[in-house]
Order: sequence, then structure tokens, then C-alpha cells
Amino acid sequence: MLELKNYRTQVHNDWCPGCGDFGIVNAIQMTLLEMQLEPHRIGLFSGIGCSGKTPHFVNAYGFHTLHGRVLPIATGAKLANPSLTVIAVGGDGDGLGIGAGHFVNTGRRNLDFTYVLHDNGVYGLTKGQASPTLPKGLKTKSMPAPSIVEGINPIAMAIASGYTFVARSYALDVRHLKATLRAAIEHRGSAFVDVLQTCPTYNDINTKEWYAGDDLPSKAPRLYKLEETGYDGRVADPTVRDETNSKKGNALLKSFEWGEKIPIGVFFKMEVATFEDQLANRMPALKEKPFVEHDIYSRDISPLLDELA
Ligand SMILES: Cc1ncc(C[n+]2csc(CCOP(=O)(O)OP(=O)(O)O)c2C)c(N)n1
Ligand code: SF4
Ligand SMILES: [Mg+2]
Repeated sequence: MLELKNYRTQVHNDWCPGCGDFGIVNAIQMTLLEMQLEPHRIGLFSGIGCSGKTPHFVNAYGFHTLHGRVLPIATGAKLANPSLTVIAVGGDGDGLGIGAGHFVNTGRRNLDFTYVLHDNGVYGLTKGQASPTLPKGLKTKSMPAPSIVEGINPIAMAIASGYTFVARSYALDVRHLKATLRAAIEHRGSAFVDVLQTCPTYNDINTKEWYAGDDLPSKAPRLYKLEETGYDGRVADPTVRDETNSKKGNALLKSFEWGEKIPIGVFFKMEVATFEDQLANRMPALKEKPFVEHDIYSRDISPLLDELA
């Protein structure tokens, strides 16, 4: 029986006190524990940013990659060894700024993996510039003037790109985040989880108090759970185009709800063939065994060279 300590490392953590990233790393460890996934069967990859340090603190395979490049690396790992549980993590700048092209094209593939976006509205590591998710007109304490560009809606972008599981959670609601991560990991296909993350050092707008609704006359929390409202984003039969389209449309509409009320939970879910399954159908050698088990060094490639000569 694996215990929480099996998912922890001894690496010193230098995130700022109160950073929402602590909630995310705790939720990841608790999800892996709940699922009893063995650390050597997990690949956890990150981009660059404060969020990029996450794999340092989780005992699993994986690494801290390059800014905006976590998704190609996670894709390579999953294709080489489909038996791995692959989780990619990264910041909103990492995934929706420099890595936006990879975000879109990875969604189109429907690889069986999970992508966790640390959505804090700022470039935390580089001292708080506006990230692509910061709405137009807002000015955090780290900015000299309000943003004059529109913010990206990550949920809408994920749905438009083809992710087949699209959800949102909150870094400071570890119970909800754990349940959402588990559902994302269990989903067969590309799962995207937009995690609203507080950055107390640079983002003084989307704070813990703001999410709790302290500034509202009602004092009611901004975040509410989709699953408690009767909303159902699951496509029962993906072969029925009208159903798929209407579920995507509902999810898009919901994703633009942002203000006094902000939905969290599963916006969209659909089970269709994964990229790996389709690839294995096309390449018989992969059906037999994964890339990682092929002896590529002693393989005789002379028939292939003769064919190309
Ligand atoms: C190619 C490249 N460009 C720019 C940088 C500088 N840089 C490092 S982290 C970062 C942004 C981090 O913001 P985000 O991805 O939102 O992560 P956070 O720190 O907020 O978790 C930038 C621009 C870099 N490391 N590499
Ligand atoms: S700068 Fe923000 S995101 Fe980075 S560790 Fe500090 S609080 Fe967290
Ligand atoms: Mg960020």
C-alpha cells in the first residue's frame, strides 16, 4: 500500500508563502495516492515558470522541460511508452503564450494524457507581467498600467482545439481539485484542467478573498460547482454529431461566465479513439509492443535502405 510519503521528494520548495501552487502539488500527490499509481509508472513533465517546479516535489519520472514545450515532450513520452500515466503541468504563460500552438495541436490529437494549467493571470517567475489569461483592462500590482489586450478563455480554447475532457478547478479547494484530477487521469483521451491559482505576490486582483466573494455585496463565493446545478457536459454518443455540437456549444457558453459567478467542474467530456490507438492500428509493430520495448539499435534496417535506394 503506497503512502503519501511515497509521492514526496526532499527537494527544498521556494514558492512564496501562500502560493496556490502548494494546493496543486498537494492535490496531485493526493490523487496519485488515491489511485495507488506507482511512482515509476508516472511521467510528470513541466514547462518553465513557478509552476514548472512542480515535478521537483513529486516522486515520479519526468522532468522540467523548456518554456512552452511541455506538451511535445509529454507527447513523446506517452507515444514511446503508452503504459505510463502522463501528466503535463505548466503556467498560463507557458501554455497559452509561447506554447499556444502546442496547446492547440496537442488537443487535436487526443493523446491519452492530462494537462494541468496553473492559471494565475501573471508570469509569476519573471516578476508578474500580465499572462494571456489576464482580462483586458486589469492592472495587477506588478503592472505599470492596465492590460490593453484581451485575455484568452482557456476552457473555450481547449474545446475548440479538440480536448475530449475539459474541466476547471481551484488550487485552494484541494478536495475538488483532487476529484477533478482523478477524473482527468481516468479519462481515456486528452484531458485539460484549468486550475485557478492564486499568486499572492503579484496578482492582487484574483486573490483568495476575491474568489471567496468578500468584495461582493452578497459576500457569496464566486466559485460554484457545475455538477451541483444539473449541468451535464458528457456526450453520451459521440457518433451523434448534433449531440456533440450542442454539448460543445453549452460548454463554450458556460466558459464565458466570469464575474460574480464562476463555474468550476467538468465542462465537456467525450470518449473517442485516442491517438495511440489509431497509431497502433496503422503500425503493426506498435500493436505488438510499444516503442520503448523495441530494440532499435540492433534492428536490421537494410531492407528499408534497399527499398529507398
Ligand atoms: C524561451 C523562453 N522565453 C522566455 C523565458 C522567460 N520566462 C521564464 S518563465 C516565463 C513566464 C512564466 O509565466 P507562466 O508560464 O504563467 O508561469 P508561472 O510562473 O506564472 O507559474 C518566462 C517568460 C524563458 N525561460 N524561455
Ligand atoms: S510569484 Fe506567485 S506563482 Fe510564483 S511562487 Fe510566488 S506566489 Fe507563487
Ligand atoms: Mg502564470
